[in-house]
Amino acid sequence: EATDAWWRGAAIYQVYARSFADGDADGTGDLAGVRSRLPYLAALGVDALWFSPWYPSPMADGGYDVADYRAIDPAFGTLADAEKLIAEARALGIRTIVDIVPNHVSDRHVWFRAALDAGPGSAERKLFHFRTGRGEDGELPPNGWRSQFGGSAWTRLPDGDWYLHLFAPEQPDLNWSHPAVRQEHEDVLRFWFDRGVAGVRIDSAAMVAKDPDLPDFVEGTDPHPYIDRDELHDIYRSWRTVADPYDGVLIGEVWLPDTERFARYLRPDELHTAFNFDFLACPWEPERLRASIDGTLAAHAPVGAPATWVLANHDVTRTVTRYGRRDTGFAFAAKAHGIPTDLELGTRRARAAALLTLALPGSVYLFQGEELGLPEVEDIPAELLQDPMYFRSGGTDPGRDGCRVPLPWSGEAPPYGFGGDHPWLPQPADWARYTAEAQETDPGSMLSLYRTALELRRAEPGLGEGPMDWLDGPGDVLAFRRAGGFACVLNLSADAVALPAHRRLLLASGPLAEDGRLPRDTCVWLRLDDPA
Ligand code: TEU
Repeated sequence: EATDAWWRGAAIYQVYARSFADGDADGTGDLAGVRSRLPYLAALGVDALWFSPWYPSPMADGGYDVADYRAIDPAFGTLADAEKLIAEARALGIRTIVDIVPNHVSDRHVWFRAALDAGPGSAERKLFHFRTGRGEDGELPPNGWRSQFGGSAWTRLPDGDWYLHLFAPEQPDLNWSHPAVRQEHEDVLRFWFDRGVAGVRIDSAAMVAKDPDLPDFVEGTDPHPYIDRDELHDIYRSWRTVADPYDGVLIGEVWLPDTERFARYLRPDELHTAFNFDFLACPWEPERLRASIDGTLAAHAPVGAPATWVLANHDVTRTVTRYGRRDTGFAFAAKAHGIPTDLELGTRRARAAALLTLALPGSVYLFQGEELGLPEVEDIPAELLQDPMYFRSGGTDPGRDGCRVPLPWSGEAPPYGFGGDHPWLPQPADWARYTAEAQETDPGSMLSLYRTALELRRAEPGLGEGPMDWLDGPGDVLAFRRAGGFACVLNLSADAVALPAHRRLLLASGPLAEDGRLPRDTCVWLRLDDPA
């Protein structure tokens, strides 16, 4: 792999198309909307767009229930629109990454329809995990596995068979021991690489393989019956041989707490890169952040893969809200609403976190709206919520809709230029200050910070992949140096601190104190040994 490959230090922007921009004004975002906003994305300065699933889907899980991997959902547009979008983005220097969901399909996928029709014991059912139940009449699920969204991971059909779904019942799990499942996915990868995509994000990548005996899960069992199984590595090695002729990038959603197990997916003949979700659960505390950075870099070093940094995605609480929760140790990645939140504090910390992550070695993922500093929307009326996590938890978990609210582009009131009068989720009445239009001309806005930081990051030879050295030992200030005299300093102490002498200020996440000291929760980019 070329050491200067584009993705090794890229800034990648996640588009959740449903909520990005609505070109046909029907309330749902679409590809026409994205195409109309390509100049915005180019001005933002991102290297690639990762699209959450844009395929035909009944939207039982916001598109992560895919009915056909070779087409575009009619609500989003057509395959021709996608091809135009890929080409237009590329002309602006922006690559496209698609989302592949190998663990499951929609219950409307042709394979699952056929399996339902063909009945118990059929060859069609072998593509999934169908089983008879336990108990006298098979009335108990085959095992005690739980769905990630709550409740049993099994649903029973009228014909008596049960089928496995680690997510919603509308998302039956595929049987990856079946050669046709492997063949189909490799064909789908080629289908999208042939259409010019630069990479693939692999959904729930560590959950795809199952113990064929489907044993009950006993705490502490190794190997786990459905997480991080050895069979996965053979599957992804095979994908790598599909991707390599296209220079395609494989990006794993590998959610594993054990960093050494995580790094196994990044061996040279497996995935190129994988999301590092550590910051989503890391409190805003100096020792924890330092340990997280050191641990991440140490895990990646032996396999030679660059690290990645993630502050947000479509599954977690918006960054400014998460960092604004004084009472929670700032560790909130799980969804919870109604926790006292200080948005001013959260925004200050989110701005500092943005400069921190953009200065660390490796690539960075941004979730749409993060660059606008959007807060979590916590007051969506219950009858409008769509996330299965909300329903399957019996309403105890508010779900993930609060970070998926349609973006505000312009104007003073909903729909804020999103398109159409009735966005699929309602936007707050006080979002006029968050519109791209309002922020574009404000040098102190979150959008201006991201634009400036991304521009500097591109121009700065020491940023992206490469070495970093701490400038000091443990303490409340995180300061490190990159090549070319670049330094990043984040003050996590309660008091303002002095900055190094002989340096030039390149960018600050917030105002410095009058005496030039660095206030708390503020991050700066500096050029050392350059007093100018
Ligand atoms: O998420 C996989 C995953 O690990 C989830 O269980 C995650 O922990 C959960 O959303 C709580 O944050 C991926 C997608 O990112 C998610 O949107 C999908 O719902 C899920 O897969 C099923 O496809």
